[in-house]
Amino acid sequence: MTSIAVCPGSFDPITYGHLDIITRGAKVFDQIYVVVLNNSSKKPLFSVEERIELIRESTKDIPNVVVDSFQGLLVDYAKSVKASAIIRGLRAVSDFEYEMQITSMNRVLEEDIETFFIMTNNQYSFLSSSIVKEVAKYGGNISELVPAPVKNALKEKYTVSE
Ligand code: COD
Repeated sequence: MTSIAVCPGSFDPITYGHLDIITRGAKVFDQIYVVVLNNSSKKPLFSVEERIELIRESTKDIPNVVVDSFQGLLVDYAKSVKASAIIRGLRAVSDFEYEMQITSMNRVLEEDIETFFIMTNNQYSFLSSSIVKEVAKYGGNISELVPAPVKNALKEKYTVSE
């Protein structure tokens, strides 16, 4: 039986932290759907299409990754691609409360889909899309934080130093 997982997020934009989780997940599951969803508490900088393209370019060397987007509930998307698992990343204890809330909500909505947490590599434990945008906005160097296509895309939105 093929093991299918969904790796959901805002990915605004994808960072090396996200990529670390996707890469680790792709070693465990046969197929991973990286899906851009709407987080109603966030106002995105990049359009859904831009985010998808940046994820595609950043994951092009991982053969079992499919990139997609969805308007609606995560569990409905997961069911539509026959996924039995949701992958989420954990950086620090501070992530736990929020992750517990959305995991519990998703379980109420669909109890047959399990959520799995993957601890990020220590070097990315401080990293978030928001912090990258903040550094890029004020011209800081983000080369160690995001893949090259994301750096270039942020350069077009802001001025980024080498
Ligand atoms: N290291 C490791 N993991 C990381 C890092 C890092 N440096 N940065 C982020 N991550 C992880 C996050 O912990 C998360 O697991 C994942 O990467 C994606 O992160 P974000 O910030 O891009 O995405 P979120 O948290 O905004 O995604 C929230 C969803 C869009 C998935 C959520 O709002 C959702 O499911 N929306 C659809 C509607 C729905 O179903 N709602 C009901 C459930 S709340």
